[in-house]
Amino acid sequence: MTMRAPWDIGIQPSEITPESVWQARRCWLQQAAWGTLALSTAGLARAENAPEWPPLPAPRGPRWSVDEPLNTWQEITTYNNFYEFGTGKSDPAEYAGRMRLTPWTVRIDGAVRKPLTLDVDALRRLAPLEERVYRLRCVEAWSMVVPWTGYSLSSLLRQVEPTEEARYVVFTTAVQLDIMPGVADRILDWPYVEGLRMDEAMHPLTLLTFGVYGRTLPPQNGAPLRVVIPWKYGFKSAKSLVGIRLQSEPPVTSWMRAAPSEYGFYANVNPAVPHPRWSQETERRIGAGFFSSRLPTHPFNGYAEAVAGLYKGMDLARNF
Ligand SMILES: Nc1nc2c(c(=O)[nH]1)N[C@H]1C(S)=C(S)[C@@H](COP(=O)(O)O)O[C@H]1N2
Ligand SMILES: [Mo]
Repeated sequence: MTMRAPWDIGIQPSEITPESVWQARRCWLQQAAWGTLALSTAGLARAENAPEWPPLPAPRGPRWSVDEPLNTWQEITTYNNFYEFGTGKSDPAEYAGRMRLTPWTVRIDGAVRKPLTLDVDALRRLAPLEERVYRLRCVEAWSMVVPWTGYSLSSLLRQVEPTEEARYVVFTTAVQLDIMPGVADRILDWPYVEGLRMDEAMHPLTLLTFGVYGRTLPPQNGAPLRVVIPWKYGFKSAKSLVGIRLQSEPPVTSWMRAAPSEYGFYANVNPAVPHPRWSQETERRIGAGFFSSRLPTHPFNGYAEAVAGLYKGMDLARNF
């Protein structure tokens, strides 16, 4: 049996867009997994379906990426949680396109010596962008593997010079009442508020994210910028940020306010601590197919080596 990778079937490097490489690699991995014969050009042809979304090229970062088959652009952009636009998985793809993305500024203030208000271009240019492939594990026990583009949030936080009072970071996200059906329905208390302890926010894994799959974020994934914290349940990764505030007290987040016994402040992925209504021991990988078995969920979503030290001495069942 011969197995040829997409990079040796005679395609000029100049013809390979980032997305065609990803799609081809994914296709190749799938074929390898299924033990089928040589690669056809079908995977590369899928680049023709590449979305008309502005490119945001960035090199793959030297650290932190996981080596697992990527979810497709289609999966990542049509199966979303973004409750401002409704609770259905397809609601964000259907409605978030109405979001007004310009002008857009983010205010970074609170316990800092140099508060800042920056527009998206200025924020994007603040540190070198890189691509990182992260696992995303939703509290609802499904998961994806996503190639994000951004830089460590710590690069931004260092610029504002946190004071000694800065022990927590609070993320506030956009409210555009007229175009967000979920906000009018009062599903949660808006704006959507999330937060991190300062050391979590400063951890290099915490990514200030501007893109996915080498393109700027589509609205349903949190355009124009969001945060991604891969060792925590997905709801911590707040979309469409408008404010980042440093303060001495932990915030009451939207999910804690809605159901304090179900959604804790830490929300570290933890198979040993069930959600009150379901187990967190396993997860369904989106796109894996109906007949594939569920995957085991790992402590800290597989990032324990990098982050477990942040929680030394803490009772993680109590601080869930
Ligand atoms: N503003 C806002 N951010 C949000 C949410 C939301 O409803 N509103 N949902 C969260 C949840 S539950 C998950 S799992 C992730 C999903 O991100 P994705 O749609 O890009 O995969 O976004 C998180 N960020
Ligand atoms: Mo989630």
